[in-house]
Amino acid sequence: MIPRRFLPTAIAFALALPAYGYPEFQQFVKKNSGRGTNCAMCHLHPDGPEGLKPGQIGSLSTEEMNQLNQARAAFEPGQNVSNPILNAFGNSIIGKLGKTKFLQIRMHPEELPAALGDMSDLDHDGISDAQEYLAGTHPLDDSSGEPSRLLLINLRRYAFHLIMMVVATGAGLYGLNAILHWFDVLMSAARDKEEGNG
Ligand SMILES: [Ca+2]
Repeated sequence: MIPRRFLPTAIAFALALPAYGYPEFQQFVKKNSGRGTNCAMCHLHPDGPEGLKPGQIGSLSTEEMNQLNQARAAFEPGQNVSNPILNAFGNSIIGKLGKTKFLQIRMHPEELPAALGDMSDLDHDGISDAQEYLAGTHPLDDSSGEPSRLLLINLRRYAFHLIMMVVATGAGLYGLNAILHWFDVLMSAARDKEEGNG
């Protein structure tokens, strides 16, 4: 018999037992993108939720276990989910879809991008979370993205700076030319005067 004071922890632990990552998503991403990916796309720890390391279930405090169970009970969509074993992308998926829909989609991981939509871009690199999932790049790392897309996005983002740089360089060159020209005119005027005097 478990002493009464340990009951909440024991219940929380028992509820936490069927805790597996969902490798279907990872397998789909690998196949679809050709990029190797690990559990860290959605979980805090790259090895997934099982274990004793930071971000894994075995390392959670009682309070975090309660958070975990609350997050697991977020069946309806549109909730603010804060699961201590998930990263911001993992939490945003459960928050947006709800656990029920998420578990349905698990059998069709190719449907996740459509379910997420293209509105969310958690790392603000210009590529939506859903597109990063498809491309096997990290939705929380703004230096991780399809290289050609990142380049285009950055060119667009920094277009103003690039134009200003060209203008400034041009103006600098023009300014220098103008000064040299002015100096030239001055010198030849002085020469003419000297010749006139001589
Ligand atoms: Ca992004």
